[in-house]
Amino acid sequence: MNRIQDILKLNEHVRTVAIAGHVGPDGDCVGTCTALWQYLRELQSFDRLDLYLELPPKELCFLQGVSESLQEVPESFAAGKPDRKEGASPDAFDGCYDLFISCDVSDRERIAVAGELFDRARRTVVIDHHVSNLGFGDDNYIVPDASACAEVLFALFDYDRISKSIAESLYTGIIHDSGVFQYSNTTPDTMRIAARLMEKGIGFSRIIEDSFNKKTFVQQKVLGFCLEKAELFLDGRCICTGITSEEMSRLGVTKQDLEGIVSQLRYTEGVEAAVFVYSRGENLYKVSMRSNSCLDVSSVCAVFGGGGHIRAAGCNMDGPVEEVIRRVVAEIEKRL
Ligand SMILES: [Mn+2]
Repeated sequence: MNRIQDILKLNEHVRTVAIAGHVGPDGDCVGTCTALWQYLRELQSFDRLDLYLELPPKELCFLQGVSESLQEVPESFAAGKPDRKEGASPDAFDGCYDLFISCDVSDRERIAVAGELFDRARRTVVIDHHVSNLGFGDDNYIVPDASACAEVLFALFDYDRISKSIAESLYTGIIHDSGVFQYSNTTPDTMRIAARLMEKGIGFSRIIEDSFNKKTFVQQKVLGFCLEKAELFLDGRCICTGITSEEMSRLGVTKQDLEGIVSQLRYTEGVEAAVFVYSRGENLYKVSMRSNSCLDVSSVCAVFGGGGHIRAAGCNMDGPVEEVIRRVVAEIEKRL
């Protein structure tokens, strides 16, 4: 028996399985969910093996499993659904999975699409690498030292059962969460795992180029716009910028076009903390934070009800942008 089977406690009574990632799926989320889905599909047969994913950005749609994933819970699974329709099979599936697995999800509220199904599942398993994860499943397998959840899964998989397309999913997860092996979460193990995945014959440079580096014209424009608006605080140790919903619609950008802006801010000389604020709706803003060497941004975000990693975290706050930045900078100042 391999380790993933141990952790999932797979046996003949586990007939229905759901896998889900987090809201706003990134490379690690889509990589791990599709890797686990492919792995389990090859491992044994289930009555149902369903993958729930918010529609990922198009550069991640090449991963195998994305096109089979569900973007919403089927209506017939709805909780409290009155008696089954006449003529329906008496054992028609009711949405109560034997096993529900979340990958790369730091807390229950962040499960995308299928959160209600998590609550109704007979058993839940959480596989993750977020430091802030308190373990919200019946069984929790959390490795905070791993650069990506994909690293965690790799260690649980039987190497011989990792196909080329599973390797592509895992590799995508690692390069996205480690910034192609440059963030401080990258370890010798990260490199060793990447090497083992390369041995599966994956198109690693194409994956980096197409899923990580490539930007659309509008993404380049909005990056320039936000850099132009950026301001320094705390004697140049903190850089902040933001974009309102009016500016977003004027430039024709969606939230997926804003990926990578906060990382670019972080590269500013002399800066320890980078803060990027963007509109998520009426007076509601998403705050993304990065730090370079000493600040724990997950603790800053926790003050505002968010979380994440030491060097990368986020939270939601009420606007306006200037006020959000003022409050965040005040909190960062206490820690610098
Ligand atoms: Mn991750």
